[in-house]
Amino acid sequence: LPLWERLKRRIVDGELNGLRADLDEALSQRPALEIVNDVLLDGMKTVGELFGSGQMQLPFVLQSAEVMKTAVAHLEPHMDKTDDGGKGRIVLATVKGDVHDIGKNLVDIILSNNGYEVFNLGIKQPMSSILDAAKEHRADVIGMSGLLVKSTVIMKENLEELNSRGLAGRWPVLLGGAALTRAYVEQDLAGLFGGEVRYARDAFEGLRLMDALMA
Ligand code: B1M
Repeated sequence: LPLWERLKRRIVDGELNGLRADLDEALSQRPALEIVNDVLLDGMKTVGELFGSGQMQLPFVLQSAEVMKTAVAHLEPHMDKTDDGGKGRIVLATVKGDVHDIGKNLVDIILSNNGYEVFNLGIKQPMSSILDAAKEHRADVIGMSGLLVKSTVIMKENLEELNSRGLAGRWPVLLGGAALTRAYVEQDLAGLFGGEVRYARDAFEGLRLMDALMA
């Protein structure tokens, strides 16, 4: 198989053997971020489709996720970075009940490499922990990720909690994850939330929104 097809296959098949050599070859031809976006994410998309249609079982999805993580970790040192970490601070978490973190961690990498200080709390984070961290780290923005349909409801509840605690105006909230839609966030959630809530389709939109919020 040609290199790009082979790399994608490694994600889909959850195959670690030979991954690093292929990534090094890829790095000699294209920037690290492009490899993630155009090749590896395409592989994860296929995994999602196969799993969704019952053609792939969960343990294999997990293997693919591990290969994806290894690949991103291998590429990360090759990504462009700005030295300045002082553009702003964001607390980032996958919401309660949700273990998906590949997208959140990509957002972390993109924001960290572009001048933001990111406090990445990990997965399955209840709102109370997110709030504690936002206070402790004097965050400028709260970022929540979630991929399950259930997580879109949790996000709504989290915003309602900010409302009821009188904290809605304190932090703008950035939301992302495959189960969200722009309309749900910008119409439904924005309509009920007393503060500012924004939707990021991908990590780059997350960066653009952070830049806009911190301007
Ligand atoms: Co799960 N899973 N999974 N899974 N999984 C999905 C989400 C699913 C759509 C698959 C499917 O059915 N086709 C489906 C959800 C269905 C639904 O809710 N309607 C699903 C399911 C059902 C489940 C389980 C319930 C399965 C089970 O146990 N029976 C279970 C849930 C466990 C739980 O959370 N409690 C489960 C478990 C897993 C694994 C552990 C095996 C693994 C996750 C490993 C890990 O993350 N460490 C996994 C995976 C890998 C997937 C799919 C295949 C791929 C997700 C992924 O990493 N994509 C996924 C299918 C899909 O999404 N289509 C699926 C790549 C990643 C880069 O994309 O996270 O969307 P994403 O991030 C993007 C943007 O969304 C955005 O930027 C990123 C890229 O630029 N973004 C943000 C994300 N967060 C952001 C935050 C921001 C800004 C942008 O600011 C704050």
